[in-house]
Amino acid sequence: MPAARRDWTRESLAAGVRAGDKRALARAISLVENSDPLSYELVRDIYPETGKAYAIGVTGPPGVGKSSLISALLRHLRAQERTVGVISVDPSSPFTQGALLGDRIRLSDHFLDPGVFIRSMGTRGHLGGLAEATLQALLVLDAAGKELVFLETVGAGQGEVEVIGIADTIVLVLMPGSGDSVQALKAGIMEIPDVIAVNKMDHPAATTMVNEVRSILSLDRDRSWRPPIVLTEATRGENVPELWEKIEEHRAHLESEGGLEERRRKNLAAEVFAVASGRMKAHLERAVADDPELRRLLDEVQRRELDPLTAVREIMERVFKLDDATDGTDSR
Ligand SMILES: Nc1nc2c(ncn2[C@@H]2O[C@H](COP(=O)(O)OP(=O)(O)OP(=O)(O)O)[C@@H](O)[C@H]2O)c(=O)[nH]1
Ligand SMILES: [Mg+2]
Repeated sequence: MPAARRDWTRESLAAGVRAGDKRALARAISLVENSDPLSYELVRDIYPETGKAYAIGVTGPPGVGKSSLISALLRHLRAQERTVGVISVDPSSPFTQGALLGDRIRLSDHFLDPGVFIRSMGTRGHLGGLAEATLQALLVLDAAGKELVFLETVGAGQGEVEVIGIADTIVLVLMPGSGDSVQALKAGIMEIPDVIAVNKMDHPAATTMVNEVRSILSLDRDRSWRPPIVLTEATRGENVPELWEKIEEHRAHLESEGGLEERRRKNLAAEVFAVASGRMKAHLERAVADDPELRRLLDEVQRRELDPLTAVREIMERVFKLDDATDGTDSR
């Protein structure tokens, strides 16, 4: 495939991304997925032009209809001629080729539409983890001029919400039978999303699920934004315009109170710190593994010849050249 293998330079790739060229976008996201140094350079080049796209995170347990809902939303949005990008993030890749295939089928109506770019993304060897890869991919689609970008991730634990934590609006999709997620919401394990879709409303237990979710949300009265719950049927497009309306209302709510800037500031700061901490940790683990002297320290701790915090102090000095970091007083 000579076209697919075409050699992109930093300049041609950035130009292709800016022009919204599908091959350039596909290439750029593959580079992001593989932590290729060229992807870092690309994002550095395009970053000043980003911040225009509105990012919508779509999360929820397996099989609730996230991809079907996104596909239905795409139909609605394309009728309004809005340009859209979709990144389906699959944390369990490479073991779920099936899910990726499912996404392709669900979203296949839109593959030929020049106003839409859709991509499933795993993390084959991505050094910085899914959250970092997702952010980079979002920035690429943002620079390509997509007005709206959907980030789909499966799961409903905190980990998955972190993957799409960069999103401006987070939609949680549930269906009758998503009891575990409702429990996670109730126990505060999962952060309250901005909009909740209870999909598969054709199922008889759908209204019961809505009532359960509503009673949990009613416990939390202090929010300036009360997450709306929308019953949907993705396969028939039922209530999909209503779901979109709620997403737009959340956006308007954020924008009216200066909350969008605030949220983005927080999201980006969290992202930068998360990536930096991830790298520090990887660096530390490598250093300890490669340095017999450091491993000796750990043995001494085990033999009770050295106390744990003294070992920490020595490790910090040796690996990060930090003095006095053991008590945490200098780390704010
Ligand atoms: N009855 C019914 N089936 C639906 C509805 N929405 C989606 N489905 C079906 O549910 C199955 C899963 O849909 P997907 O859209 O792939 O769900 P998903 O949440 O993206 O799945 P993963 O990405 O694999 O977690 C498919 O067979 C859909 O046809 C709905 O509203 N009603
Ligand atoms: Mg899906």
